[in-house]
Amino acid sequence: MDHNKLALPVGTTLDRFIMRKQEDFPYATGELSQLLRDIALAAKIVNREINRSGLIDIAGAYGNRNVQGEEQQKLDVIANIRFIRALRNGGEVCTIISEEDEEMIQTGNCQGKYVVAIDPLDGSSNIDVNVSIGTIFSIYRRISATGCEGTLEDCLQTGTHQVAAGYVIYGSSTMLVYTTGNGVNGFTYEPSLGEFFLSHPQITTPKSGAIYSVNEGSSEHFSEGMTAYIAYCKQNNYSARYIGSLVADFHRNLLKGGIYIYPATKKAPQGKLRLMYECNALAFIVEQAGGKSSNGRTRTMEQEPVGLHDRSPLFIGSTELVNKAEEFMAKEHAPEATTA
Ligand code: AHM
Ligand code: MG
Repeated sequence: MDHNKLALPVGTTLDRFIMRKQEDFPYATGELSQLLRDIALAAKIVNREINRSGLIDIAGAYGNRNVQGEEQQKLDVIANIRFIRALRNGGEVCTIISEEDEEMIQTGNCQGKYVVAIDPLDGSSNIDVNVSIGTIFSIYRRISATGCEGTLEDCLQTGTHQVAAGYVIYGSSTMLVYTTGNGVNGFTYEPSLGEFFLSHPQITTPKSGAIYSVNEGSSEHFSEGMTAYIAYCKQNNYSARYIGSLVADFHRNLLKGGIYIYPATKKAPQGKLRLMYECNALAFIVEQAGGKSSNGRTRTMEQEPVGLHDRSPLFIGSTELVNKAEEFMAKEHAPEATTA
Protein backbone atom coordinates (compact mmCIF):
# COMPACT_ATOMS: atom_id res chain seq x y z
CA MET A 1 0.00 0.00 0.00
CA ASP A 2 1.24 3.48 -0.88
CA HIS A 3 1.16 5.29 2.47
CA ASN A 4 2.12 8.57 0.80
CA LYS A 5 -1.31 8.66 -0.75
CA LEU A 6 -2.87 8.74 2.70
CA ALA A 7 -0.91 11.89 3.42
CA LEU A 8 -2.85 13.69 0.71
CA PRO A 9 -5.89 15.58 1.95
CA VAL A 10 -9.14 14.33 0.52
CA GLY A 11 -9.99 17.85 -0.67
CA THR A 12 -12.65 20.47 -0.07
CA THR A 13 -16.22 19.31 -0.39
CA LEU A 14 -18.81 21.53 -1.99
CA ASP A 15 -20.68 21.76 1.32
CA ARG A 16 -17.62 22.95 3.20
CA PHE A 17 -16.76 25.41 0.42
CA ILE A 18 -20.26 26.88 0.47
CA MET A 19 -20.09 27.16 4.27
CA ARG A 20 -16.72 28.92 4.15
CA LYS A 21 -17.99 31.37 1.56
CA GLN A 22 -20.98 32.14 3.73
CA GLU A 23 -18.68 33.01 6.62
CA ASP A 24 -17.26 35.80 4.41
CA PHE A 25 -20.63 37.54 4.73
CA PRO A 26 -21.35 38.15 8.44
CA TYR A 27 -25.02 38.98 7.86
CA ALA A 28 -25.72 36.09 5.52
CA THR A 29 -28.61 34.01 6.77
CA GLY A 30 -27.46 30.83 5.08
CA GLU A 31 -30.52 30.55 2.85
CA LEU A 32 -28.61 30.93 -0.40
CA SER A 33 -26.07 28.41 0.85
CA GLN A 34 -28.85 25.97 1.63
CA LEU A 35 -30.38 26.58 -1.78
CA LEU A 36 -27.10 25.75 -3.51
CA ARG A 37 -26.87 22.57 -1.45
CA ASP A 38 -30.42 21.63 -2.49
CA ILE A 39 -29.43 22.00 -6.13
CA ALA A 40 -26.32 19.89 -5.57
CA LEU A 41 -28.41 17.15 -3.96
CA ALA A 42 -30.85 17.09 -6.88
CA ALA A 43 -27.87 17.01 -9.26
CA LYS A 44 -26.56 13.89 -7.53
CA ILE A 45 -29.92 12.20 -7.90
CA VAL A 46 -30.22 13.18 -11.57
CA ASN A 47 -26.66 12.01 -12.12
CA ARG A 48 -27.65 8.61 -10.73
CA GLU A 49 -30.67 8.44 -13.04
CA ILE A 50 -28.55 9.36 -16.06
CA ASN A 51 -25.89 6.81 -15.25
CA ARG A 52 -28.36 3.99 -15.12
CA SER A 53 -30.55 5.18 -17.96
CA GLY A 54 -29.05 2.60 -20.31
CA LEU A 55 -29.79 -0.16 -17.82
CA ILE A 56 -33.41 0.43 -17.03
CA ASP A 57 -36.21 1.48 -19.21
CA ILE A 58 -36.18 5.19 -18.52
CA ALA A 59 -34.43 6.45 -21.64
CA GLY A 60 -36.39 7.36 -24.73
CA ALA A 61 -39.27 9.58 -25.59
CA TYR A 62 -41.96 10.15 -23.01
CA GLY A 63 -44.56 10.79 -25.67
CA ASN A 64 -45.27 14.35 -24.59
CA ARG A 65 -44.30 17.68 -26.05
CA ASN A 66 -43.08 20.48 -23.82
CA VAL A 67 -44.04 24.12 -24.10
CA GLN A 68 -41.44 24.68 -26.84
CA GLY A 69 -43.18 22.01 -28.94
CA GLU A 70 -40.24 19.67 -28.53
CA GLU A 71 -40.47 16.04 -27.64
CA GLN A 72 -39.78 15.57 -23.95
CA GLN A 73 -37.51 12.75 -22.99
CA LYS A 74 -38.17 10.67 -19.94
CA LEU A 75 -34.99 11.93 -18.35
CA ASP A 76 -36.05 15.56 -19.01
CA VAL A 77 -39.20 14.86 -17.08
CA ILE A 78 -37.38 13.05 -14.29
CA ALA A 79 -34.79 15.82 -13.92
CA ASN A 80 -37.54 18.44 -13.84
CA ILE A 81 -39.36 16.58 -11.08
CA ARG A 82 -36.17 16.04 -9.06
CA PHE A 83 -35.05 19.65 -9.14
CA ILE A 84 -38.50 21.04 -8.41
CA ARG A 85 -38.94 18.65 -5.52
CA ALA A 86 -35.53 19.52 -4.03
CA LEU A 87 -36.22 23.25 -4.32
CA ARG A 88 -39.71 22.92 -2.91
CA ASN A 89 -38.50 20.85 0.05
CA GLY A 90 -35.62 23.23 0.71
CA GLY A 91 -37.96 26.10 1.55
CA GLU A 92 -35.78 28.98 0.32
CA VAL A 93 -37.47 29.37 -3.06
CA CYS A 94 -40.92 30.89 -3.53
CA THR A 95 -41.20 30.39 -7.29
CA ILE A 96 -39.49 28.28 -9.93
CA ILE A 97 -39.55 28.75 -13.67
CA SER A 98 -38.47 25.78 -15.73
CA GLU A 99 -37.83 25.30 -19.42
CA GLU A 100 -40.11 22.29 -19.17
CA ASP A 101 -43.12 24.13 -17.68
CA GLU A 102 -45.20 26.75 -19.40
CA GLU A 103 -46.20 28.61 -16.24
CA MET A 104 -44.45 29.67 -13.04
CA ILE A 105 -44.33 26.95 -10.39
CA GLN A 106 -45.31 28.15 -6.93
CA THR A 107 -43.55 26.11 -4.28
CA GLY A 108 -45.88 27.08 -1.44
CA ASN A 109 -42.91 28.60 0.43
CA CYS A 110 -44.18 32.17 0.60
CA GLN A 111 -41.40 33.18 2.99
CA GLY A 112 -38.81 32.03 0.43
CA LYS A 113 -36.61 34.93 -0.70
CA TYR A 114 -35.46 33.42 -3.96
CA VAL A 115 -36.65 32.65 -7.46
CA VAL A 116 -34.94 29.96 -9.54
CA ALA A 117 -34.89 29.63 -13.34
CA ILE A 118 -33.81 26.19 -14.47
CA ASP A 119 -33.21 24.07 -17.52
CA PRO A 120 -33.29 20.74 -15.70
CA LEU A 121 -31.74 18.69 -18.50
CA ASP A 122 -30.28 20.49 -21.47
CA GLY A 123 -29.08 18.80 -24.65
CA SER A 124 -32.18 16.74 -25.28
CA SER A 125 -30.92 15.35 -28.57
CA ASN A 126 -27.99 13.79 -26.71
CA ILE A 127 -29.89 12.18 -23.84
CA ASP A 128 -30.33 8.80 -25.46
CA VAL A 129 -26.91 8.47 -27.01
CA ASN A 130 -24.51 8.63 -24.08
CA VAL A 131 -23.24 12.12 -24.90
CA SER A 132 -22.70 14.80 -22.24
CA ILE A 133 -25.79 16.69 -21.12
CA GLY A 134 -26.31 19.31 -18.43
CA THR A 135 -28.44 21.25 -15.98
CA ILE A 136 -28.39 25.07 -16.01
CA PHE A 137 -29.72 27.30 -13.22
CA SER A 138 -30.04 30.97 -12.27
CA ILE A 139 -30.98 32.31 -8.84
CA TYR A 140 -32.62 35.71 -8.30
CA ARG A 141 -33.71 37.47 -5.14
CA ARG A 142 -37.45 38.13 -5.29
CA ILE A 143 -38.58 41.75 -5.67
CA SER A 144 -42.01 41.34 -4.12
CA ALA A 145 -42.42 41.21 -0.36
CA THR A 146 -42.25 37.81 1.31
CA GLY A 147 -45.45 36.36 2.69
CA CYS A 148 -47.16 35.73 -0.64
CA GLU A 149 -46.46 33.83 -3.85
CA GLY A 150 -43.73 35.05 -6.20
CA THR A 151 -44.86 37.21 -9.11
CA LEU A 152 -44.11 37.35 -12.81
CA GLU A 153 -42.04 40.45 -12.11
CA ASP A 154 -39.91 38.43 -9.68
CA CYS A 155 -39.24 35.97 -12.47
CA LEU A 156 -38.66 38.38 -15.34
CA GLN A 157 -35.55 40.12 -14.03
CA THR A 158 -32.60 40.88 -16.26
CA GLY A 159 -29.57 38.61 -15.95
CA THR A 160 -27.67 41.40 -14.18
CA HIS A 161 -29.85 40.67 -11.13
CA GLN A 162 -28.72 37.07 -10.74
CA VAL A 163 -27.29 36.39 -7.30
CA ALA A 164 -25.92 33.03 -8.34
CA ALA A 165 -25.83 30.82 -11.41
CA GLY A 166 -24.35 27.51 -12.34
CA TYR A 167 -24.45 24.36 -14.35
CA VAL A 168 -23.94 20.68 -13.88
CA ILE A 169 -22.29 18.73 -16.66
CA TYR A 170 -23.00 15.02 -16.74
CA GLY A 171 -20.00 13.96 -18.78
CA SER A 172 -17.00 11.66 -18.53
CA SER A 173 -17.13 12.92 -14.97
CA THR A 174 -19.90 14.95 -13.42
CA MET A 175 -19.10 18.51 -12.46
CA LEU A 176 -20.92 21.38 -10.83
CA VAL A 177 -19.66 24.85 -11.73
CA TYR A 178 -21.14 27.94 -10.12
CA THR A 179 -20.69 31.59 -9.29
CA THR A 180 -22.18 33.87 -6.69
CA GLY A 181 -20.62 36.90 -8.36
CA ASN A 182 -17.20 36.47 -6.85
CA GLY A 183 -15.40 34.25 -9.35
CA VAL A 184 -16.24 30.81 -10.71
CA ASN A 185 -15.47 27.50 -9.02
CA GLY A 186 -15.82 23.96 -10.33
CA PHE A 187 -16.44 20.78 -8.34
CA THR A 188 -16.06 17.22 -9.55
CA TYR A 189 -18.32 14.47 -8.28
CA GLU A 190 -16.69 11.52 -6.54
CA PRO A 191 -19.34 8.81 -6.89
CA SER A 192 -17.92 6.42 -4.32
CA LEU A 193 -18.07 9.13 -1.62
CA GLY A 194 -21.20 10.79 -3.00
CA GLU A 195 -19.58 14.23 -2.76
CA PHE A 196 -18.58 17.06 -5.06
CA PHE A 197 -14.96 18.12 -4.45
CA LEU A 198 -13.37 21.43 -5.42
CA SER A 199 -11.33 20.56 -8.51
CA HIS A 200 -11.30 23.82 -10.49
CA PRO A 201 -10.83 26.76 -8.09
CA GLN A 202 -11.21 30.28 -9.48
CA ILE A 203 -11.72 29.38 -13.14
CA THR A 204 -10.55 32.01 -15.58
CA THR A 205 -11.26 31.64 -19.27
CA PRO A 206 -8.54 32.43 -21.83
CA LYS A 207 -8.90 35.89 -23.38
CA SER A 208 -8.56 34.31 -26.81
CA GLY A 209 -8.75 30.87 -28.39
CA ALA A 210 -9.08 29.03 -31.64
CA ILE A 211 -12.26 26.97 -31.25
CA TYR A 212 -15.58 27.93 -32.78
CA SER A 213 -18.74 26.05 -31.89
CA VAL A 214 -21.80 26.55 -34.04
CA ASN A 215 -24.21 24.25 -35.85
CA GLU A 216 -23.01 24.78 -39.40
CA GLY A 217 -25.75 22.48 -40.64
CA SER A 218 -27.96 25.58 -40.41
CA SER A 219 -25.55 27.82 -42.33
CA GLU A 220 -27.99 28.13 -45.25
CA HIS A 221 -30.12 30.18 -42.88
CA PHE A 222 -27.32 32.31 -41.43
CA SER A 223 -27.16 36.07 -41.93
CA GLU A 224 -24.41 37.70 -43.99
CA GLY A 225 -22.47 38.71 -40.89
CA MET A 226 -22.54 35.17 -39.51
CA THR A 227 -21.50 33.67 -42.84
CA ALA A 228 -18.60 36.11 -43.07
CA TYR A 229 -17.56 35.37 -39.47
CA ILE A 230 -17.52 31.60 -40.08
CA ALA A 231 -15.35 32.18 -43.16
CA TYR A 232 -13.03 34.27 -40.96
CA CYS A 233 -12.76 31.40 -38.43
CA LYS A 234 -11.78 29.03 -41.23
CA GLN A 235 -9.27 31.44 -42.76
CA ASN A 236 -7.69 31.72 -39.34
CA ASN A 237 -7.47 27.94 -38.89
CA TYR A 238 -9.83 27.73 -35.94
CA SER A 239 -10.99 24.25 -34.98
CA ALA A 240 -14.70 23.46 -35.19
CA ARG A 241 -16.07 21.69 -32.10
CA TYR A 242 -19.81 21.20 -31.67
CA ILE A 243 -21.38 18.64 -29.39
CA GLY A 244 -24.92 19.99 -29.54
CA SER A 245 -25.16 20.12 -25.73
CA LEU A 246 -24.78 23.73 -24.72
CA VAL A 247 -23.30 22.98 -21.30
CA ALA A 248 -20.67 20.65 -22.75
CA ASP A 249 -19.73 23.03 -25.58
CA PHE A 250 -19.64 25.95 -23.15
CA HIS A 251 -17.60 24.08 -20.54
CA ARG A 252 -14.94 23.03 -23.04
CA ASN A 253 -14.60 26.56 -24.40
CA LEU A 254 -14.56 28.05 -20.89
CA LEU A 255 -11.52 25.95 -20.01
CA LYS A 256 -9.74 26.00 -23.37
CA GLY A 257 -10.78 29.30 -24.93
CA GLY A 258 -13.21 29.59 -27.80
CA ILE A 259 -16.57 30.90 -28.86
CA TYR A 260 -19.99 29.25 -28.87
CA ILE A 261 -22.62 30.77 -31.12
CA TYR A 262 -26.29 30.02 -31.53
CA PRO A 263 -27.25 32.79 -33.91
CA ALA A 264 -30.52 34.17 -35.12
CA THR A 265 -31.37 32.42 -38.37
CA LYS A 266 -33.87 33.12 -41.11
CA LYS A 267 -35.97 30.29 -39.69
CA ALA A 268 -35.54 31.31 -36.04
CA PRO A 269 -35.10 35.10 -35.84
CA GLN A 270 -34.44 34.96 -32.09
CA GLY A 271 -32.24 31.88 -32.26
CA LYS A 272 -33.13 28.78 -30.32
CA LEU A 273 -31.79 29.20 -26.80
CA ARG A 274 -33.81 30.61 -23.93
CA LEU A 275 -32.73 33.79 -22.25
CA MET A 276 -33.99 32.85 -18.77
CA TYR A 277 -32.97 29.19 -18.63
CA GLU A 278 -29.80 28.99 -20.71
CA CYS A 279 -28.25 32.29 -21.79
CA ASN A 280 -28.27 34.37 -18.61
CA ALA A 281 -26.72 31.77 -16.33
CA LEU A 282 -23.86 31.03 -18.70
CA ALA A 283 -23.39 34.75 -19.37
CA PHE A 284 -22.96 35.39 -15.63
CA ILE A 285 -20.45 32.55 -15.37
CA VAL A 286 -18.44 33.55 -18.43
CA GLU A 287 -18.21 37.17 -17.28
CA GLN A 288 -17.12 36.08 -13.84
CA ALA A 289 -14.42 33.98 -15.52
CA GLY A 290 -13.22 36.96 -17.57
CA GLY A 291 -15.12 36.19 -20.80
CA LYS A 292 -18.00 37.82 -22.60
CA SER A 293 -21.57 37.09 -23.72
CA SER A 294 -23.91 38.96 -26.03
CA ASN A 295 -26.67 38.42 -28.54
CA GLY A 296 -24.28 39.66 -31.21
CA ARG A 297 -24.87 43.27 -30.23
CA THR A 298 -26.25 43.67 -26.71
CA ARG A 299 -24.80 42.20 -23.53
CA THR A 300 -26.80 39.07 -22.73
CA MET A 301 -27.47 39.99 -19.11
CA GLU A 302 -28.89 43.39 -20.05
CA GLN A 303 -31.59 42.04 -22.32
CA GLU A 304 -35.02 42.76 -20.88
CA PRO A 305 -37.09 39.59 -20.73
CA VAL A 306 -40.69 39.92 -21.89
CA GLY A 307 -41.90 36.34 -21.45
CA LEU A 308 -40.69 33.38 -19.42
CA HIS A 309 -39.70 31.44 -22.52
CA ASP A 310 -38.04 34.23 -24.53
CA ARG A 311 -35.29 33.17 -26.86
CA SER A 312 -32.08 35.01 -27.65
CA PRO A 313 -29.15 34.61 -30.01
CA LEU A 314 -26.03 33.73 -28.03
CA PHE A 315 -22.39 34.67 -28.70
CA ILE A 316 -20.40 33.50 -25.69
CA GLY A 317 -16.82 32.71 -24.75
CA SER A 318 -13.39 34.30 -24.91
CA THR A 319 -13.63 38.08 -24.95
CA GLU A 320 -11.48 38.63 -28.04
CA LEU A 321 -13.43 36.09 -30.07
CA VAL A 322 -16.80 37.49 -29.05
CA ASN A 323 -15.57 41.01 -29.86
CA LYS A 324 -14.48 39.88 -33.32
CA ALA A 325 -17.80 38.14 -33.98
CA GLU A 326 -19.64 41.30 -32.91
CA GLU A 327 -17.59 43.30 -35.41
CA PHE A 328 -18.92 41.08 -38.18
CA MET A 329 -22.47 41.40 -36.87
CA ALA A 330 -22.18 45.19 -36.66
CA LYS A 331 -20.97 45.40 -40.26
CA GLU A 332 -23.98 43.55 -41.57
CA HIS A 333 -26.31 46.44 -40.85
CA ALA A 334 -23.79 49.24 -41.30
CA PRO A 335 -24.55 51.45 -44.30
CA GLU A 336 -22.27 50.85 -47.29
CA ALA A 337 -19.33 53.24 -47.22
CA THR A 338 -19.72 55.73 -50.07
CA THR A 339 -16.83 57.15 -51.99
CA ALA A 340 -16.88 60.68 -53.31
P1 AHM B 1 -32.81 21.74 -25.49
O1 AHM B 1 -33.06 22.74 -24.41
O2 AHM B 1 -34.05 21.24 -26.15
O3 AHM B 1 -31.94 20.65 -25.04
O4 AHM B 1 -32.07 22.56 -26.66
C1 AHM B 1 -30.91 23.26 -26.37
C2 AHM B 1 -29.76 22.62 -27.09
C3 AHM B 1 -28.44 23.09 -26.60
O5 AHM B 1 -27.94 22.28 -25.60
C4 AHM B 1 -27.60 22.97 -27.82
O6 AHM B 1 -26.49 23.81 -27.78
C5 AHM B 1 -28.56 23.31 -28.92
O7 AHM B 1 -29.85 23.01 -28.42
C6 AHM B 1 -28.35 22.48 -30.13
O8 AHM B 1 -29.26 22.84 -31.10
P2 AHM B 1 -29.07 22.38 -32.61
O9 AHM B 1 -29.40 20.93 -32.64
O10 AHM B 1 -30.04 23.22 -33.38
O11 AHM B 1 -27.65 22.65 -32.99
MG1 MG C 1 -32.22 23.57 -22.95
